[in-house]
Amino acid sequence: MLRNSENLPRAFRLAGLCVALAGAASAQPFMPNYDESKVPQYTLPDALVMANGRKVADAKMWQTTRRPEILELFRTHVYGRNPGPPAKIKFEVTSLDRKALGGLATRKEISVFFTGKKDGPKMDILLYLPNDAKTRVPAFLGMNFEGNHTIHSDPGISLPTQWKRASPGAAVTENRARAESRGQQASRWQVEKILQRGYAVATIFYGDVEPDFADGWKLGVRGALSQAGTNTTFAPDEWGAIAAWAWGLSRALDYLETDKDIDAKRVAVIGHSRLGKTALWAGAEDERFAIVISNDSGCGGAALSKREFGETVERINTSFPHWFCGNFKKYNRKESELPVDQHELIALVAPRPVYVASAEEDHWADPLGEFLSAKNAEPAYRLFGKRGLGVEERPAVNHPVGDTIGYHIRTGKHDVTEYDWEQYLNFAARHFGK
Ligand code: GTR
Repeated sequence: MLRNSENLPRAFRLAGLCVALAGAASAQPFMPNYDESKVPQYTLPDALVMANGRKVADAKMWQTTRRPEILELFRTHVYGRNPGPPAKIKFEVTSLDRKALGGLATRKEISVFFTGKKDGPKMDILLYLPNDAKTRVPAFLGMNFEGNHTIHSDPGISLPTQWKRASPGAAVTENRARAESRGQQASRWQVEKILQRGYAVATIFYGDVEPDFADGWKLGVRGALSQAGTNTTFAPDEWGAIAAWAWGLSRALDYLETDKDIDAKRVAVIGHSRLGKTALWAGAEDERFAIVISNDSGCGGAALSKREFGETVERINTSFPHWFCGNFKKYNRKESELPVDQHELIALVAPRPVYVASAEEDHWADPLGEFLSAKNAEPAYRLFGKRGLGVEERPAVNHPVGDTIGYHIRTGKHDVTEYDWEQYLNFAARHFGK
């Protein structure tokens, strides 16, 4: 007879201990692992092996069979399924200034009415076009955190009308933005630099598509486009907020395709942090995006979940229960059971160029896990005869590397800096042939 746990095999004792701790741990503060030696043993799913065990033989098989299979896995288990493009979308240019930014740019603002109805859900695109362009220009498109008016101090930018979080210094009254916050996020956008390099910049306040809190969907597209409206109960594989924001980026691209000043075949989608996760998912779902750029996107973005380094699946699902689909919660503390990992999200971008950027002090986002994702996406690129990263080891800080897959880790914190933009502009110039 087994009297005590001493007599049990070690694995059983450990399992029992874990269950006991799991009960207690829910009340404990989360302690992220930042110790490489404590990263669990993990096996990444092979991006080139089908669910039925067959090996992907070539680019055609990837494109027609394996890519759709991986995309479905991410829809079902991670981000959730979006409802597809709306039937009656309408665009309206609401402002136009051909002499913005001292004559450097044309500034346009465009309202996108998702259901074609003016009193229905909408988002507002801010678009700057370089005035010295002779032909259609390529563009960078990304969502912003605080409102279009925060990406530049230009007083002509309209303030957002959607719900906005009140936080210290954010200049918000009754959940609406005030003008004092103009230009607050300008360092993250580098508008003049982008224009001078010959690109347009398009951006949308992410709160236009869905305010970022657990019940925010009731004020955003997920509520507005669901039959039951604010009474909706989402199925476990229906879209979460990240999928909604990504869907919004595709709707912005729908508009850009109609704008004769834009070369819509050369649009790079970009995002930082949660909006970096969003940019990656937008680039996976929508192959019209010609380049995909992830800035410090971390857990649920470029970082490998199975490393459990920094932010974990359980932690992100607890802090932000609305970001991912219901099914993703099944993998709380069960990363090893995830049928995908984030290198396959990057592989979904293949053969299009993708850039993953990390910051040295951004341990929470797991810089090494972001690099390893980029590295493990390479086999998909090789099917197309592309080198991908082309390096074996993570490069030193401030040494950008890569071919079709770009990567850098820069000094400093979780942020988007001028240095990051320099690399993205160089990368885009290389791939867009500018
Ligand atoms: C953090 C979150 C990260 C990242 C970040 C951000 O609180 O844990 O996953 O998305 O927010 O978006 O700034």
